[in-house]
Amino acid sequence: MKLYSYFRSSATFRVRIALNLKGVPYEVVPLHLLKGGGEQFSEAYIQTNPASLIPALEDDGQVLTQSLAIIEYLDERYPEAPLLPADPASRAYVRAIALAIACDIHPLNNLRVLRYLVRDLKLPDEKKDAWVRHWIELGLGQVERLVASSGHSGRYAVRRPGDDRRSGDRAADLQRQALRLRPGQGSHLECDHRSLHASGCVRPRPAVGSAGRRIVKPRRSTADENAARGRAVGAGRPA
Ligand SMILES: N[C@@H](CCC(=O)N[C@@H](CS)C(=O)NCC(=O)O)C(=O)O
Repeated sequence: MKLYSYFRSSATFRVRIALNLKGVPYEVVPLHLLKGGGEQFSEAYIQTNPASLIPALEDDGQVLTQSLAIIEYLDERYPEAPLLPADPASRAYVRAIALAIACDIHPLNNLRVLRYLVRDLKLPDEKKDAWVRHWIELGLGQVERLVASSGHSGRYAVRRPGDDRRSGDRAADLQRQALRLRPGQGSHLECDHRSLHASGCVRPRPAVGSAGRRIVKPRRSTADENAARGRAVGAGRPA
């Protein structure tokens, strides 16, 4: 199984997370979205995904695209450790969160959209940054409210057996996710909101949990991210 990936791509993160939760072995084929105008536009990759977007997953001679479609495929192909809860209302809730991120928030901040704003519509960088910040803050705020009011949440956005944390605490976890990286590391176009924090496009706000606690700064990246990053950066990307 081959996953076409860029280490900072949030859409590819979704698929990597699903593959790792399932414990399915896969090979990363790194593509650099910025280098040389973007390796997603190479003739070779267009043969794989005519949309010139990542992720794409190759399995048994089939190429799958669209992160959520790939994740559903993985869940159906490897039903052990299911990614969706059992009851229909909880499943609809999980899908609503996934769609809010993948269809409402992410497309507005994707690399090609930001490029169009800057190169074609001549938006100055600070306005482009304001655009990114606006849609991410609005979108994540709505997700937080959905999670907090859902009745489905526990330690994470979805309650699991034995998980007794209150939903307000878990909404705070989401906020922490949104504040992962420090600002001030230079400005460049990225599609991943964590990268946008890193580039200063999105300024972290002081975060306060439901009980008025200040939220502890989260780790910058998980072991999986680092592993994926190591593979993507270290394995020699195509020219
Ligand atoms: N809806 C697609 C979005 C895929 C997507 O936009 N991927 C970004 C990386 S996060 C990309 O390839 N961008 C390249 C570009 O904008 O040129 C999915 O969920 O897979």
